[in-house]
Amino acid sequence: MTHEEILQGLYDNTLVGNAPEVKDLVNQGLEDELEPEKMLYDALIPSLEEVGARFERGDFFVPEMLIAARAMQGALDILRPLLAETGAQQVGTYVMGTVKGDVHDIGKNLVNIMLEGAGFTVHDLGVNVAPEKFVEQVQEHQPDIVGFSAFLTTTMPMFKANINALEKAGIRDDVIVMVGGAPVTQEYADKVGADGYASDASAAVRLAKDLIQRKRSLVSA
Ligand code: B1M
Repeated sequence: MTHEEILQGLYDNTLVGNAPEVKDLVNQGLEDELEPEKMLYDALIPSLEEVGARFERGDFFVPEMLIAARAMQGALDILRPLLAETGAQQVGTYVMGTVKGDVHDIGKNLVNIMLEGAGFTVHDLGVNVAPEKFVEQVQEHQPDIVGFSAFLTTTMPMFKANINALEKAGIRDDVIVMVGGAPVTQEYADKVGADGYASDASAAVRLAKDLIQRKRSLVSA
């Protein structure tokens, strides 16, 4: 099989949720020295975007989204150690979760993988995380950054609720707040008072490092 055929196979089989075939193709890609990032960004993510487009058009329903997501997760299980493998030095601590009311986690997990690869210690709180839980975990781990992911327009307002909860607990200024997720924009992040917004996992890592550096230089100035 050529690299192009493997990528096309990954795209097609993720689209129809054929998890065993997706796993086989990922393994075959690795055997043939196809880069993990290429499989992710040129096949798996575009395929999920097409799943979303079909869902919006009414051609796909929740079960189709679910099996496509499972196929993607199977691929990520194999790719995770390879994507995270950089030997980077410890750069900071991150508490991350998908906000209350939202169960999407593939994008969040991908950000976590990249953060770990860049040298962050990540405490992943999972999905459907209530504001009180974020507060409790920030108090416990005292991270440099807390990250809120939201993938639905209806759950984005939880960013503000989470920030309000941090304020109420008196710890808002102790931690950098980052937000992200498919429907989120810089404008929305500014509106709710977040310190940073990133559109994808690589941008999230760059921004996280940048925000930490800025905060540390302010403290030492
Ligand atoms: Co849902 N879903 N879903 N879904 N789903 C979307 C998000 C949707 C856009 C589909 C569509 O209509 N086109 C739509 C939201 C519309 C909106 O509000 N704007 C939608 C809907 C409507 C729903 C339900 C309401 C459907 C229903 O029940 N009627 C329901 C809600 C359930 C709930 O949460 N309460 C629902 C359910 C599901 C499944 C459970 C079936 C499944 C999720 C499985 C899982 O995650 N374990 C699912 C899926 C798979 C999708 C799509 C198809 C794919 C999402 C995905 O994984 N993308 C999605 C369509 C789409 O996104 N085009 C859709 C790939 C991922 C790598 O990208 O998530 O954007 P993304 O993550 C990126 C960035 O956003 C960023 O980096 C990531 C990596 O590059 N990022 C951050 C993420 N978090 C960040 C945090 C940061 C910084 C960057 O800092 C803290």
